[in-house]
Amino acid sequence: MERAILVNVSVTKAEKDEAEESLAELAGLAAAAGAEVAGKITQVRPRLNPRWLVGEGKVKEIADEAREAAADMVIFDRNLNASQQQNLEEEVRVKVLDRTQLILDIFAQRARTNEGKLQVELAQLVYRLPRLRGKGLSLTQQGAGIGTRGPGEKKLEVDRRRITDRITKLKRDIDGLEKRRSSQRQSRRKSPVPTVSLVGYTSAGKSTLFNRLTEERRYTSPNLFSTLDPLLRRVSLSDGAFFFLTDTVGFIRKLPVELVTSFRATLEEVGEADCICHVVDVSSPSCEHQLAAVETVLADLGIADVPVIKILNKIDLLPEEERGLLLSRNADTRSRTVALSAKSGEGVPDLLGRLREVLFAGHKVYTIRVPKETREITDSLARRSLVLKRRESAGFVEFKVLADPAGIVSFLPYIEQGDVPW
Ligand SMILES: Nc1nc2c(ncn2[C@@H]2O[C@H](COP(=O)(O)OP(=O)(O)OP(=O)(O)O)[C@@H](O)[C@H]2O)c(=O)[nH]1
Ligand SMILES: [Mg+2]
Repeated sequence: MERAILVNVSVTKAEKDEAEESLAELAGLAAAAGAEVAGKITQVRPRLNPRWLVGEGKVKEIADEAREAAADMVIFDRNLNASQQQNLEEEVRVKVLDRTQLILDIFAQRARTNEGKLQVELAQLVYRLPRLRGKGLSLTQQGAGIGTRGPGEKKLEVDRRRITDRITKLKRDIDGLEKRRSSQRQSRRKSPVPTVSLVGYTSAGKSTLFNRLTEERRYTSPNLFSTLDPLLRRVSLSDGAFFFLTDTVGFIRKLPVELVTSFRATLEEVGEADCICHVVDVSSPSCEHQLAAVETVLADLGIADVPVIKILNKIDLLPEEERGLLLSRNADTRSRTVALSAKSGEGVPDLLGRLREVLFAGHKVYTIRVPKETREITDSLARRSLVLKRRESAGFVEFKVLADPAGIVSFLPYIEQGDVPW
């Protein structure tokens, strides 16, 4: 296991206030990348030193600590440019990385699907291109392991020109895949089945909740960024209504802009959902910051008009009293906030009730009876309503549907009056 020294440099008051949380999170990222934390160093400065970010004395301290702790690398909690990285490596004599490189490395290790791999490679190349001139340790063969992994690695040996070509090709390939996904999305949009997207900070519990709602077995783990690939599944409500649910990649503060760009298409799908479930880990001391970071990314993506349900997850980890208080608030069905535990299932029925409200407000259940052999009618019915049940009887087909009254006026002649037993 590689050993890492973590360094946080704060300038503004806000940065200073967040330094500890941010460093704890960097430790989580280091662990997710497969490193062991061998030490943490912080410095508050009135401004950044352009050569090393930190001051000269601090560089020596980092070098000493790296030697004493037998560290393999130093990871900075803020981004370094090429020459800073090189200057630092000259002084500390081990590989130096920044937060973005660490995150890109995790993504490179985790990407499974073809599209995910292309997106990560693109993000890595875009990040590395402007840094190619400063050939520090981490960019040459001497550097191995974290920060050097990923599909883009071998290609760094070749010149800038070929990297630019590769970036162009990657963009084209990703575009092609995105077009295909977009047309699938189009046809889904024509269907009356609504879509719900789970979004949230990394490790908030999105996949755990996804699994609970869909009875899937997606990979979940205490590690940050366990999910990179979106997945879509059907979820049924107790009255037979149903919707599609998607699980998405987690967010993080200081999310590398290279990744936002590469994963933009994936995230844009979120904007086309009928409802967004924003999963928040209420047991985390950084809960507020995480919530704000996710809201910032959503706003950056221009997602503003999709209804959001805020999910206060992991209430099982809260003290009994606090848990009870949050759960009691679930009784207010007009509220767009639901407390639950994806792990124990407590509060999950409240979420389903809330989704029923948001997705199918104003919808009603109808029984529609059409003569057999009238395909156009049944096809058009399926495009305008959620077919809950279907049965045949003497020359007729009966459908139990959930529909917006305005959407099915053309079926008026076929609607059965009164309570039809099913
Ligand atoms: N105690 C408790 N743990 C939970 C709950 N929900 C999720 N977890 C744990 O939190 C960790 C992260 O859960 P995931 O479902 O992988 O989180 P995620 O949001 O999908 O994370 P990424 O895919 O990495 O963005 C796992 O160890 C889960 O077991 C909960 O309600 N209670
Ligand atoms: Mg996940």
